[in-house]
Amino acid sequence: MKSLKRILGASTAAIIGFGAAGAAYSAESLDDVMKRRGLSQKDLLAAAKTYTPTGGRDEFVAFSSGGQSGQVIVYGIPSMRILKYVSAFTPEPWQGFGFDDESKKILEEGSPKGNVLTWGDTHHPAISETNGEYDGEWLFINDKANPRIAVINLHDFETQQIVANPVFQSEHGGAFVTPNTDYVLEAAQYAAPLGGEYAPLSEFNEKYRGGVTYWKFDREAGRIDPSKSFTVEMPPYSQDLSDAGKLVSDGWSFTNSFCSERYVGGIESGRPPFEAGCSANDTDFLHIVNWKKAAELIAAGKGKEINGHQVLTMDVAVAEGVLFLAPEVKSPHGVDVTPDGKFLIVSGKLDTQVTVYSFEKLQQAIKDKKYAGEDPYGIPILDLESVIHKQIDLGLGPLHTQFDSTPCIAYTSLYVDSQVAKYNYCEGKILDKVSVHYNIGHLMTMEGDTVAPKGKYLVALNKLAIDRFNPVGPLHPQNHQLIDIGNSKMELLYDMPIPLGEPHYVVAISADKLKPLVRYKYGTNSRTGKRHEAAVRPGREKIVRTDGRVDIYGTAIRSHLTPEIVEVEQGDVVSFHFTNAERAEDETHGFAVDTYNVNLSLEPGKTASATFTADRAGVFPYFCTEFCSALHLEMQGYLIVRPKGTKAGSGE
Ligand code: K7E
Ligand code: RUQ
Ligand code: CUA
Repeated sequence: MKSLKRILGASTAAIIGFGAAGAAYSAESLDDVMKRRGLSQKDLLAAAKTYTPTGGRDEFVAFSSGGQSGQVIVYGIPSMRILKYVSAFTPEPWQGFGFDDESKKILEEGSPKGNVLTWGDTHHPAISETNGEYDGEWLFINDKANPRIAVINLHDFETQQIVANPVFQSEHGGAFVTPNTDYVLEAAQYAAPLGGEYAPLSEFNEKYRGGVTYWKFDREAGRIDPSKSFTVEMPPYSQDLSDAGKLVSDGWSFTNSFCSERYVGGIESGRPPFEAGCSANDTDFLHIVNWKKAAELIAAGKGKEINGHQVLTMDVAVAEGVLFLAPEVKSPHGVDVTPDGKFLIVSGKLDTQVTVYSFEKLQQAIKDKKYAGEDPYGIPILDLESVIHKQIDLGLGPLHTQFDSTPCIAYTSLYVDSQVAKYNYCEGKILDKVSVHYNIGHLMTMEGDTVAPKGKYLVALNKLAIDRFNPVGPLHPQNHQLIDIGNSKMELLYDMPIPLGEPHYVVAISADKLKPLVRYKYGTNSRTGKRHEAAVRPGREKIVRTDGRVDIYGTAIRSHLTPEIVEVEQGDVVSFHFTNAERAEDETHGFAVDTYNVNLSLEPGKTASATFTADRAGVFPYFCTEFCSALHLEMQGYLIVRPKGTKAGSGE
């Protein structure tokens, strides 16, 4: 510690000496700054571990859920600097998401018919994997509020697809990918009749169902293919978090559940509330699925079609040996498969211990039919004693688990204790604990859910910030805390306020695995990655009129929007298609039309469209919304809307 201070102190003095040409008149020494800001040696060390000088880059890039904002937050580690928000489910004007025709189409296609949803609750991001390692190509995230999955292209960080679940009314346990991203998992949560049918609550046990949807990802197309996706039907037990097996356990998936009681609350019935009714039993169920076999059965025509979607019913799944249950300590939350795929760690919110299941033992018990019985739907329940490797007493409220680069080392969040526990799950030994502020939910280590975690840092995702930041009113930011795990003792380094919703889960990838575009190929529709039909080159701009419709094919380049005048008749449907003709890095233009709720973001090479009905007559300036050059303010034009029935006159 002493030597660090001496080194920093000495070099600071040296720099000041040279920089000010020998006249270090107003410069403060390191000691002065420490005194003035009340910093300790420990603070200095933490600062040195996270501070990133101007122009510096981060070693890892994190993708965080944006919770109720329906977005994804991108930040760097260890600097914890926010780099971007990616709109997944919620309109965001700066990116033009939900404003350009191309993204409106995504929101529309990803919503129930006739009811375009404009928000989502993002929980679990998942980076695409090749052989169990992050490949930096795609990001998937679920919407807990309306069962959906968004597909984000990591070459331009734009949402390119949203798929709405055709059979669930509620979900939570997504998105999790299989080791080669063949499938993206999405588990149901609150049971309802599959496919959205009506059934009274009195038929809960017979008609209400849960399940897991296996969305087929077509890498070539960069799309989820709903026609090749399927769902394994499950009992109405409130399925929850899931994980896909890896290496030895590849081909299997695991899904927790709570409320094995199948309890439905209600004041009218005079019964206890949901909360109490759902924790009467001592155990809940881990659902164990052989998804490779399920996919084969679906391909062989053993599925049942519900809402145009293939469902493997419980009867078939049980008869074919695809679905098994194992008891879990009640009210479990996370299930996390170890990097070698040999174990899965399940945490029970209401318990103090985590249960480590052995995949080998699960397989053996299935083979030997070591059943403790079956559930009311005839699903075999494996005998707990014969499938567990260890139970480890960690503390109050264990929730989620991540892994280190060192084998057998895991980190589990303790919600009630507000701590992170580090332990050896092979031997069942606790190694260290660190306190966080306050109420940690998920936690994340670098590439910590892959077959090759990178260790180094851990982020604690805390639900409460309480007194950590300057007060900003009753709605507080949440708090991502960066923890150094490079040494045997964990050390808290930094607090980052998250001002955009509850960040449930976050994943971090080595920055060098990401290969984002600098500019688009000329005339790209960014929401498909393909050439935009309406793209034009400078000099080829045109206005095309076909009864009641006006299509403007324009370009944006410093410092002109072409065309500069567009005259239409009141009631015309107007479509502006603009291409940014710039090749220079970061020369983004915007396109807004006053009071018509239009804003496009046009990054270099991108083509985007805005279609609206010019239902109000008048004069509406349009302009670029990014300060792009000294003549930015001159980058404007006029939309002239003639009153209905009047003759053309302004002379475009
Ligand atoms: Cu993964 Cu917050 Cu959706 Cu746990 S959940 S805390
Ligand atoms: S103008 S450079 Cu809007 Cu004051 Cu910004
Ligand atoms: Cu283009 Cu301002």
